[in-house]
Amino acid sequence: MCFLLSSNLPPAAKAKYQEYLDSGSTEEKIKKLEEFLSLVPKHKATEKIVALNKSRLAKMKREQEARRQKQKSTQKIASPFSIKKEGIQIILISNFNTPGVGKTTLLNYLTGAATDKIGRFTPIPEIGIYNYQNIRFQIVDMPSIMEGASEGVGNGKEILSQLRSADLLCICVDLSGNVIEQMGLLLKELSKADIRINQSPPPLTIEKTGANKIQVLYMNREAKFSDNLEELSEKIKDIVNENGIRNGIVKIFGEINLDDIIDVLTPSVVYKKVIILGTKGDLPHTQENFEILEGKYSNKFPIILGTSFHKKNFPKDLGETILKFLNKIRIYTMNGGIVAKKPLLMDEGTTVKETAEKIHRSFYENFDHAVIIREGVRQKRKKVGLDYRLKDYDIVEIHTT
Ligand SMILES: Nc1nc2c(ncn2[C@@H]2O[C@H](COP(=O)(O)OP(=O)(O)O)[C@@H](O)[C@H]2O)c(=O)[nH]1
Ligand SMILES: [Mg+2]
Repeated sequence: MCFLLSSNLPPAAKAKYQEYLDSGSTEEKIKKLEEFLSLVPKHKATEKIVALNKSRLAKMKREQEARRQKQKSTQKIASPFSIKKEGIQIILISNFNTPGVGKTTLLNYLTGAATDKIGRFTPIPEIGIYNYQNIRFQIVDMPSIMEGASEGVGNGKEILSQLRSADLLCICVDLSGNVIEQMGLLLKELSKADIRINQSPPPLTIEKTGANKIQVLYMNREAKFSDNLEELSEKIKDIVNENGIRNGIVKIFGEINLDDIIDVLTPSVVYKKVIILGTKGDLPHTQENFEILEGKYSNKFPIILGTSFHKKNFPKDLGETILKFLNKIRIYTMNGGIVAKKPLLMDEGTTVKETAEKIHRSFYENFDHAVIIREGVRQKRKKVGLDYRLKDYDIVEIHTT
């Protein structure tokens, strides 16, 4: 690789690159290339090498993911780690090196499930339903995560693959232990599994087209954040090209960096909301450790809870906190004057149209108007159209033609 010779990379990085070139399987190649990238210092002179190799990595991961999907669809036996989702799925995770964090105690407290499994090794997931305001939260008590999980250690692949489809991950940390160590391993394994935490997908799309070139379009004012858009476009084209896409349109809607382009090209990247729940707050030094946890992680984790089951110290409004954190609002449908007990959960900012579609397509197709009942406003009852934006606790009656 001539670019390696011409650049002044540290010897360790060069050696790792050679290992990458020499490795056989895709798994091995991915591992070596990731290690190589971690050894390359990040600055202007290495930007291109980093970007090109990240693209390569993304491409290999894409191929790996495609094989995995194919394997999955031909697999006959159901894995005990494969969990059918019901309602809002919350998966409890913890670090294997700190056993007995209190995950099963938490599951039991919220749902009543697995009473006989508290204080015992739980090698496969335990599940229960936590009911809050007629909303069902499926709590999954997952076996703890080992070092190397992302490479398959301790059923790591099966576990991480479940985490990818959860609505919320809850990292359980024993406040009487070393909280930084517990967090460190979990964050490392999640990151290696391409699970991005509490961040939004980058504001860009990449579509393949018929035209024989790659176009980069800056779609709005926010997208024109750099003074050198031309240089940026060239770098983006290189990366997209390196990923085997010869013709396509890259649309940019806000400030982005080159890693964002690679993330969008990597199908294994998922974006997850994650909270931290500290346990055993009744034991010595747990207040100090809770403060350490907050000090180090509150930037990335808006929700860090401290609890004690032995002292019955637990937030009463957990369901509420979770709905807010997931940006969900409750919409109650009304039919013939009767309001449903169980709300529809919609995303904040949802419209009457989206809600009608969610109930049934025919409500949208034959829509005439809707009546909204909103508490606490002067004009409580209101006739509205499809574009009307709904709020938490709105009651909606849809009238069809
Ligand atoms: N001191 C204290 N111990 C707890 C608390 N919650 C759970 N434990 C204990 O921690 C041990 C392990 O709990 P368990 O829920 O099985 O942990 P898991 O391995 O993470 O599922 C049990 O003996 C629990 O009684 C707590 O709030 N305070
Ligand atoms: Mg357990």
